[in-house]
Amino acid sequence: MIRIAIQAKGRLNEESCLLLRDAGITIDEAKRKFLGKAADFPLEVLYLRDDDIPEVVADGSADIGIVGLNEVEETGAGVKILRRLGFGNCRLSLAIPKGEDYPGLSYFDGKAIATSYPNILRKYLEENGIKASIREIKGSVEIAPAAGIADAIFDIVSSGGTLVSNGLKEVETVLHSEAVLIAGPDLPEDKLELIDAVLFRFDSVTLSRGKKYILMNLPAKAVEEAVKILPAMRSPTVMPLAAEGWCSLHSVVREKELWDKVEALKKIGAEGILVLNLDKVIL
Ligand code: PRT
Ligand code: ZN
Repeated sequence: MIRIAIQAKGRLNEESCLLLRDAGITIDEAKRKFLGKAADFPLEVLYLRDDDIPEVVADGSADIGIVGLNEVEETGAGVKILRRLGFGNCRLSLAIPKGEDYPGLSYFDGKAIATSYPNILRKYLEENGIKASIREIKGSVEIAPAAGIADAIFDIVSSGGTLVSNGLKEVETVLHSEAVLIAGPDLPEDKLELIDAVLFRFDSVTLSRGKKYILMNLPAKAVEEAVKILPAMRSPTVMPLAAEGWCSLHSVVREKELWDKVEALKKIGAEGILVLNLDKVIL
């Protein structure tokens, strides 16, 4: 049995639950309490506040966890990062009132900066030789400059909308963050085996994200061109059709590139193009 800590409520909860579900690990939502048990995998889920996840994994109360890289860095907990998971993307940035000139990092010398991430900020300022005072605030950091509590802020930015609506501008990005899968430092062999099985499933789910399965009929003489358009994982699958001079070509394509590829394929004679959702990719 292994135990995974995930965020109980908040921005990472839904995607964390979805990742488990897509990996074939079903937790009964109705029975979801502080601790839940999977019906079909030897795994327990511990639902916590995100701030607590790195420490709980480091001290062995949970074996693995899903949490923002920002929290791992801030707590400095002794955990291993097993995977970047591709959701919860954001950045930790320094921002100042939008009317201010910004000459570079020296701007912050002698200034007060409000943040909920004092450790990451302290390290960054030290590394860059900047002497600023850090005001630790737990929430609504973005209002600190207007409220006269600080000159600048160091906070999470995603779309940038919060900064704009508070009259601030982002001037330095210190950390690019996303949800990561973390593991404790000393895990016994039987748990490591189960963690490997979870990793294998997570990888097949994350690899399939943002990709589509595409198949089409193609004149046989256009196959060479089509292979250049669709490199696929190894190379596309080509199968002869009953109609002479035609074949069926199957491949996997990034969703972002889908329409460009479809247009290029139509130009070389592709017909009857089908685009399907991809559930798992196992390499
Ligand atoms: O209750 P608990 O302690 O578990 O949750 P929390 O309130 O501390 O965290 P939560 O749920 O807000 O965020 C969890 C994690 O999501 C963070 O640690 C980040 O890793 C990640 N994440 C991704 C974000 C954002 N995007 C984000 N936009 N966390 C916070 N924000 C906030 C930010 O603080 C700012 O106030 O959203 C605002 C900025 O958003 P934009 O889009 O206006 O720039
Ligand atoms: Zn939190």
